[in-house]
Amino acid sequence: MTSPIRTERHDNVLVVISDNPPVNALGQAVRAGLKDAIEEALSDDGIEAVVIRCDGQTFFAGADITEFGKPPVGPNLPETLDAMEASDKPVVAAIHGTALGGGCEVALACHYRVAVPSAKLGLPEVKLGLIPGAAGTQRLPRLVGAEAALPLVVDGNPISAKKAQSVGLIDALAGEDSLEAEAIAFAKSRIGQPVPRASEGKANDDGVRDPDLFDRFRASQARKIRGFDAPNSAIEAVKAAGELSYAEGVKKERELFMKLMTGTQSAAMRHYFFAERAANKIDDVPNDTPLIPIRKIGVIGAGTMGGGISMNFLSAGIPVTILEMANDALDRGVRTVRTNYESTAKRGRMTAEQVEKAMGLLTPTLSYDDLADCDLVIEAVYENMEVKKQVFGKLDEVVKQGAILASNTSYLDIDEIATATTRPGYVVGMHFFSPANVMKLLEVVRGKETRHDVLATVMKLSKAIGKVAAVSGVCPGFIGNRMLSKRQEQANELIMEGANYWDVDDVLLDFGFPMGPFQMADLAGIDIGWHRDPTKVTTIREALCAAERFGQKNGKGFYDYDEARNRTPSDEVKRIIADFAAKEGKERREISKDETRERLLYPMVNEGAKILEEGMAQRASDIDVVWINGYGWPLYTGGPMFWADTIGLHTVATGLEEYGLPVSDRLRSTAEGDGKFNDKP
Ligand code: 3H9
Repeated sequence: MTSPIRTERHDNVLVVISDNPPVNALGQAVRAGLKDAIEEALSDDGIEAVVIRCDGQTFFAGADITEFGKPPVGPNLPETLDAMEASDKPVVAAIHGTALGGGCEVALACHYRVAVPSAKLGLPEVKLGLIPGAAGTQRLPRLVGAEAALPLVVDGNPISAKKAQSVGLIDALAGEDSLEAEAIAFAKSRIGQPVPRASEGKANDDGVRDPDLFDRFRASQARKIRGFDAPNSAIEAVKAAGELSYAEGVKKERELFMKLMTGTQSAAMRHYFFAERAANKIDDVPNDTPLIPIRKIGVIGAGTMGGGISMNFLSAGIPVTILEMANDALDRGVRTVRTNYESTAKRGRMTAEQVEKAMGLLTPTLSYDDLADCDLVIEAVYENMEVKKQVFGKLDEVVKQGAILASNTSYLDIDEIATATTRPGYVVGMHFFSPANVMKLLEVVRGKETRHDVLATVMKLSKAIGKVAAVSGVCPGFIGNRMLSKRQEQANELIMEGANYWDVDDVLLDFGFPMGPFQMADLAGIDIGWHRDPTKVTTIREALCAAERFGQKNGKGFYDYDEARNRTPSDEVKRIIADFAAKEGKERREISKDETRERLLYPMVNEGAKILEEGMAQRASDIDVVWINGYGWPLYTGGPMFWADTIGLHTVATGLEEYGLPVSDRLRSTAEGDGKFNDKP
């Protein structure tokens, strides 16, 4: 087998080149090749400096994640990097693309780093439930200080080459087209000088001068890192760099790394990494399916949803024509889009110029004729089949042939909507989640006639606007809301049987959801869809509305809210629920937290199994992607199907039986065969 590493001599400089598509992951062959190349350089008197660079789209994007969990084959990355750093001939990293994780650690082990301005550097291991494991947590703080190192290691977000230069992570910037030549020149200029080694850098002065730095940083991240193990280990490792010798610090890093690597959180997050990428692929739609060019979008409805949907495309530089029925609604919609952009700008995440550029791409209209030349029209009107059909009938008349007609419906039958057109092959569901400009998930609903090029185009487009897409077949509520309804059924049933509604919320909060169903109801508004007749009370929600408990908007819903929106359980609501239960003859009892959690979550897993059985999801991991990105299922458990695999499908099936709840054929047969929904839990 040919090595992915080759070397080229440029006078007295050895250029070491990796060619390991797609992302130059540091698999065994790459590590071995790098180690050999360094030995070649050291043993050759004609070589006085080394440059390491990569072919293809990027510098090393990290360790090869597919090797994790398999028996290790040497050389490992730490020893490869130690050999590199130990060289007394200068070694220069020439960086383009993304130097991530182990790739950034390669750069840190080099004596110098030269990068093109478009390059990004980062240590995203926390996103895989890990911390850097090749001395990144020890070399980085010694090079740039603890304060600059902490966000890189703990948030895992990459930084630009310019920012990297400002903190001392990059020594020089090179032209986009002259990286190799400039890196060679840089290396030559350092020949004969003592090499700077990050591992020999002074302990992080700032962390020593200001020991509270770490606690302050941890407190500032508390909300974001709740429930995750890796960020705390990352803080501990960076702190250790200031307190321990380099060798001891590396030992500490290894201990923390190994503990995370063998834990369930990292397994879950690695599962998610591949799940997200798999979800973008549709089994029977070939990769090379020709795409429909999307140059202009139409959005019908300028309400919260339509406005949010539009912003995705405007922010990506794609013009949007937004349609409403009346001028005031249209003006209001456009104003809201502007206000949203302006508040993003106020938070420093956009410039005033970018706001104007995005707004300049938005064309408001009251006329369907203005949608004629759109390549994709997304309907976001009232959830009513007749209304949707009217809209699609109209679109079919005015919009050019070959354009995609999408509905943002969250539960209606896409196939029925498509019958209102003469081109059902071009009809597809694009279910955005509110707020549509923020939430990552896009449920792409595939009708029975939806064409391959339509699907391929929508999947590609979703990536371009920063969404994570997953495909669902046509069924009520699709993947996400269909499973949610099972959880909601149980939540309602539990409070009738005697569970406190705040305990139901807290159980989900403890599990890692950002909020529970009753908090959610208060946030969304209890009166959504209310008939507004306080004398007609047939549900708990109607009883709350009759008592003018509309949710957070008027300071009382299921909970009472203070000025700061802190929630307190309400005696009035407790009474309303007890009265309802009595009316229905429900016997009330104390319900444990375990029962509450299991009754909320197991039926969701069961519904997920039915969704798989019916072919409504292509794979179990797509369901995980939907729930993590659209409904706040905690990432560190890997999503409902992976979580079920982790706790055991037998446990789920017997639990459901014990509670007298249905068990689907797929769940039963997979459990009985000792199988798992996901192949590699
Ligand atoms: C680490 O480094 C630990 C060390 O500290 C310690 C070691 C001791 N390995 O995302 P894309 C595949 S942990 C294996 O669609 P993009 C990916 O699955 C690692 N495979 O492209 C996909 O395959 P497929 C720290 C990988 O252009 C294909 O490459 N590093 C890896 O949108 C294309 O990927 C990270 O966490 C990998 N490391 O984005 C970086 N990376 O075509 C993870 C990618 O079969 N990677 N693949 O679906 C990324 O963030 C993005 O892939 C990147 C490119 C930004 C590089």
